Amino acid sequence: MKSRDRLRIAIQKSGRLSGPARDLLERAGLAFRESRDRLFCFGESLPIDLLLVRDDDIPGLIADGVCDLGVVGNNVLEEQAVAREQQGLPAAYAAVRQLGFGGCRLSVAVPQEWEWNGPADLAGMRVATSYPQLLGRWLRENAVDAEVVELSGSVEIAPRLGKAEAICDLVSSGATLLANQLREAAIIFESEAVLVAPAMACSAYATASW
Ligand code: PRT
Ligand code: ZN
Repeated sequence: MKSRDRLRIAIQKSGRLSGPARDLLERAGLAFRESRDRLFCFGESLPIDLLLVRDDDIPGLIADGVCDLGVVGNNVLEEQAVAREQQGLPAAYAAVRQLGFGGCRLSVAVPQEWEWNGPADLAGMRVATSYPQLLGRWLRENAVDAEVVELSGSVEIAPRLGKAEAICDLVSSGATLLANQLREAAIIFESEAVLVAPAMACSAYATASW
């Protein structure tokens, strides 16, 4: 791999994690000069540059060696890690530190009128999600044969549209579920923003004092 003399950090361009990630870097004493396209920011205080991207692209940028560090929700990281594992690819990155913001949970939610007795209730049902790998793993662990319906967004309206009977989506306050007459039935993954690094660099970060 070609070595660079400047470190590159990838963060979300716009969205829930972009503000807190920028604040964190600022508090660490890093200042950046914004470029016109606002995708690449040159580090002015230290040889550390910033790449502003979609959060879903961050694990791949680390895996490919394009960036040295990233800030991303552990939900996105784990979803893509399970996908790599399923394809027989080696782990290319790992979370080196939890960052204390962006807290949420990936939960299965069902119509409010359902009586929920456990994962087996989903047998033969369609479950809509943007996290097919994490949901698939949880269904396998619980030996439940359900159909995973992959949607890229607006998962919460899938039952009303007749696309699925249940959903699996990120929840923080629970207001979205409530507004869609759904209720949280099972938490399948607890998440927050993490600092991600290439797997090979992780032992070095683990021994560093934070
Ligand atoms: O454009 P890009 O791809 O970069 O952004 P995105 O739209 O994929 O991500 P974004 O900005 O919505 O979320 C980024 C990250 O924030 C997620 O990957 C999580 O790690 C974290 N996070 C924390 C959340 C939430 N809380 C959250 N509540 N991400 C999404 N939600 C959504 C959820 O999908 C649902 O629609 O908010 C709704 C539920 O919220 P409540 O409060 O009504 O329960
Ligand atoms: Zn995204």
